[in-house]
Formats: sequence, structure tokens, C-alpha cells
Amino acid sequence: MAARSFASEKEHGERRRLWQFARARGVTRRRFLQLLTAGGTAAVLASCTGLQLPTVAAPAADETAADAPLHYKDAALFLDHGDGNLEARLENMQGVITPVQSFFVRNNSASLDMDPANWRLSVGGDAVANPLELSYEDILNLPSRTFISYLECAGNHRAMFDLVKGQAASGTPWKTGAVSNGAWTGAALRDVLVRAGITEGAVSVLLIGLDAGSPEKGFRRVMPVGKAMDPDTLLAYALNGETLPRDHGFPVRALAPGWVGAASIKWLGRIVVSSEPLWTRNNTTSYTLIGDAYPPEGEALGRPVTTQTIKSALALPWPAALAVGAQHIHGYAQSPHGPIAKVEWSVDSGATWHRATLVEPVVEPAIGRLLDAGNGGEFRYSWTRFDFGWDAQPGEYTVMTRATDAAGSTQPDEIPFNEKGYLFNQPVPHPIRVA
Ligand SMILES: Nc1nc2c(c(=O)[nH]1)N[C@H]1C(S)=C(S)[C@@H](COP(=O)(O)O)O[C@H]1N2
Ligand SMILES: [Mo]
Repeated sequence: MAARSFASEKEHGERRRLWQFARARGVTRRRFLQLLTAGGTAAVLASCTGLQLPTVAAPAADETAADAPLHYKDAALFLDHGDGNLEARLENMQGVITPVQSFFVRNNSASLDMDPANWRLSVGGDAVANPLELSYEDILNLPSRTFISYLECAGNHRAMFDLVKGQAASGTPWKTGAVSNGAWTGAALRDVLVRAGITEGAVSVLLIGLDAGSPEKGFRRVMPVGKAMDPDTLLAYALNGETLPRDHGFPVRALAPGWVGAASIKWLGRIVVSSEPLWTRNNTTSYTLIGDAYPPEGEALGRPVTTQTIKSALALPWPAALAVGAQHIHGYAQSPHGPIAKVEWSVDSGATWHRATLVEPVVEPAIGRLLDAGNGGEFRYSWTRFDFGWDAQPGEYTVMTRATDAAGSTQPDEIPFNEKGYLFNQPVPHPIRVA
């Protein structure tokens, strides 16, 4: 009885806070009640921030249900690897921005359906002076930024270890679609860490998700304080101008541009700032390069994956079938080290290379309006679309592409094997039949 009245009092308090939040943003009482009835707290918050709600209607929130869907997206649009892992089909992409419905999903357990009114982000650890608990509104109230960034799984191209090198690596056999490119809106993680009084002695920042995870509760990843304090490391709450979809971590996820996708923790719930280097599964046994070429670091079995590597891929089905004659082919290239400066292509297994055309990033006006004007950094972490024409004659081909970035890194001819198949970035031999 006592517990019950406490709960309703708490609910009442939250409702009042929500109303104050909405009123401060010009929402009328009448509109507030309409939104609340139609779509609950999420609808009110979405309306206040001018963001659209995800188009899929939310079932009753229950994060712990055993039969929770692994994901909410239409798997038919993807190469479905099962267990909530949906590989993007690059061949369905034209522009530089990946539409939300086509954006790849990598889940280590199941997507959550969180109620933002009950969501909290806690920030603690021995290297903050002022541990905090923040609500969704608190995050939305922080200064926000929007920029374009690709997000890529460390295991993207993993299937190539088997297909190209004849040595299979363990893990989801992604081909080239465990990557997508979106416009992200969020607060800087840095602002939250500063507010929590991060100390000079801070070394490691551990981000923990609210999902089931495995084997620890909550999928988690450590990053060094330098990456966490980088103003481009976000607490993201929107993708392509829409409220962050449930499959991508609603209400708030981390976005660590250029880093292993596993550091971009979805359904973020807790941040631990430590004065000691932290080691958990995802920087010791997983998301770690394990093999002869990679001497162990710290408590890891090899070298933990931090930044991604430069890669390129064709936007064609695997394998592809093309008609004889003039073909216009495109693809995407990305690097964590700087903008793409050159993409080359070869139809003779790398004996001769030709220059592809780099297409200026062109974004739809609706996305363009969201981007931070004037800082020139909106495309810094974007992938680049490239195009080339090929006079295709009948036969079986493998078409390869090779990218070079402005910092001078190029896709290598050969990379050493690692057991879990991360960071494959040799040129991919794309099988194409012309008939
Ligand atoms: N909480 C949580 N965060 C997570 C994951 C997860 O399983 N749980 N998967 C990670 C991995 S391995 C990748 S590659 C990216 C994928 O992000 P996406 O599903 O939004 O494309 O999310 C990362 N963040
Ligand atoms: Mo990943």
C-alpha cells in the first residue's frame, strides 16, 4: 500500500516535471494533454524538441520480457544474420545519408523499448567529484550539435577473412554492410563529464548499456578519457532528424565517431569514470585483435580495437549480375583518419588501377538544415560516395576498390589474420558476372 502511493506520487511528480518542460517550450496545456493521451511521454518530448517519433507504434514498455523482439526493423530490407543483426544493403543506397529504415543493426542481445520518463543516466566512479543522475530532459537541455558520421562494426568485412584469405574468423559473417552513415544530433559527452566534476586523475571512461548484454549485464565498453572528452563524442538522441529509433538505442546512445562501433553504446544507462585503466570483456577478449601479429596489451589477449581502418566497398549485390555495355557503378569509402582523397578501381585483381570520381556530399535539404552551420566540420566523419563508368564485356570478374585518405593512409594489399575477424580492410574482390 505504502509502495503504491509512493509510486503514484513519483508518477505525479514526473508528470508535473514533464508539463513544466513542455510549457517552457511553448506547448499549451490542451496540446500537452492531447499528446500525452495519444503517445505518452515520448510524444510530448518529441513534440517539444521538434523531432519526429519513430514511425513504428511502440508496444507496451517491458524491457525484461523474455519474448522481446530482437529488433523492430523490417528484416526484409537487410541481409538478416539472425539474433538481431541486420546487414545493410549498400546496393539500395544512393545518397550519402543512410535512411533510418536501411541503417544496419548490431545487437549483442535484444533491442529495448524504453520509456524515456523512467530513463536515467547515472555518472559516477572515483574520478568524478560530483556524481550525477540525468533525465532525458536534462540531456535534451544541454547544448546540442548535429553532424554526419558513419558508424561501423569492427567486424564489418569479416567474411573476407574466409573468402579472400581462406581463413575463417569467428563471429557474424558480415560482408560489406555492417556500416551506415547518418546525421546524429546529441549533447557532447564532455559536457556531462565536466558537470560531474571529472578530475585530473581520470584515465578510463566506461559506458554501460541497459540491455541484457553478455556475460555482464549491460553491454559495455571502455574508452580512454581523451576520446570521452573529445567534443565530437556524443550522447546522441536523434538520427537523421528523427527521434533515435529503438533499434539504435532510444532514448540516448553514445556516438564515438571513427571508433569501433561497439563503443557507441546504445540504451546508455551508466557511465563510470575511473582513475585506473579499466578492462572488461569488450577490450580484453572481444573487440580485440588476437593473433601472432598483435602482442597483448594490459589485461587484453591482444590489441583492443579502438579506431576503425580505411575501407571501401561497391554498392552492388553480392554477387552482382550486370548487363553487357556501359555501366555506372558507385560505392562508399570511409576512414577515421580524414576525408577520402582518392578511390581507385581494378578489374584485373589489382594489376592496373583507375581513378573513380568522388561525389561531393549532397544531403537532402531537410538534413542540411539540421547541420551545424559554419564550423565546416559537418562532413568530417562522413563516408564518401564514389562513382565510375565501366564498359562491361561478357565474363566473370572480381572488381576491387582501394581508398586513400587525406592523411595518406591507403587500404593495404594484405593484413594479418586475427581470430575474431576485425578490421579487414584489404581491397574487397567483388564478384560480378556480366552477361
Ligand atoms: N547497449 C548496446 N550497445 C551497443 C551494442 C549492443 O549490443 N548493446 N552493439 C554495439 C555494436 S557491436 C555496434 S557495431 C553498434 C551498432 O549500432 P547500430 O545497431 O545502431 O547500427 O552498437 C554498439 N552498441
Ligand atoms: Mo560491432
